[in-house]
Amino acid sequence: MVSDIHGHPEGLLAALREKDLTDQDEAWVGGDAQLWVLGDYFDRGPDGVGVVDLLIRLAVEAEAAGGQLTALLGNHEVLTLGKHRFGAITIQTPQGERSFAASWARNDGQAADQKRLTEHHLNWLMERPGMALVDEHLLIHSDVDVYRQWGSTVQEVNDYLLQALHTSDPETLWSLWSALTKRAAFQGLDGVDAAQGMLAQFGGSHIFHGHSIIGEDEGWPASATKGPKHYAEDTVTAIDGGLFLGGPCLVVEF
Ligand SMILES: [Mn+2]
Repeated sequence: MVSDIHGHPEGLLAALREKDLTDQDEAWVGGDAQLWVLGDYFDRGPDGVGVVDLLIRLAVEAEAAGGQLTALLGNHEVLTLGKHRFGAITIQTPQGERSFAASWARNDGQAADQKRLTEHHLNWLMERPGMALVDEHLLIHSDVDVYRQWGSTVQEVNDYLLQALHTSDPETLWSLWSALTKRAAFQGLDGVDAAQGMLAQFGGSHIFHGHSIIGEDEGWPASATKGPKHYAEDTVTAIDGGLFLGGPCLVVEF
């Protein structure tokens, strides 16, 4: 699994090549391997659309080879949709008036990505699942437990997200963006309980997430990160190495 590509398709390709999942022609050579991508394809780096195009192509090639590539929803996919659909429309939030356009600009949204979005990209974005349970592994983008409010099973959460991502109501999409942008629910004194609550509700014995850059949490530069971070009494693993900050694009095996 891999996460938080943030507009750097070349970084993802280099990491996949190192694991023999793609070759020097950028083609899938992973055979029947399963690759899970934990969200955040857009913003901060220049080529979010390039990341999505790459994921769509590799998913087709992987499937043809008997493998699988599944890309989950990150908060930046919600932001990309929100900016496209609602732009500078004023949204009333518990924190006051907000707009996707302002948030998008503050989060290093890339004008070139908005310009290049096609119906095909938009439909793909709206179909992203938010969670997956793979054997005993619960996969999510953000280290938050708000997922528990969206359904009592993985399927219910993904059904809710499918609906919410198609909404014509800016406040509904904003609440999704806002919820998935929070972080650190599995850290600190209540972190283990929060992780156990997620696992009790959705199943599995271990959570994997992206979204929170390991080096930022640990107080070291992203480039100093060498591998994923296991924490919360070893029930949670963070895998975002901070690619856009010069950190590694971690490809983590179960
Ligand atoms: Mn994120």
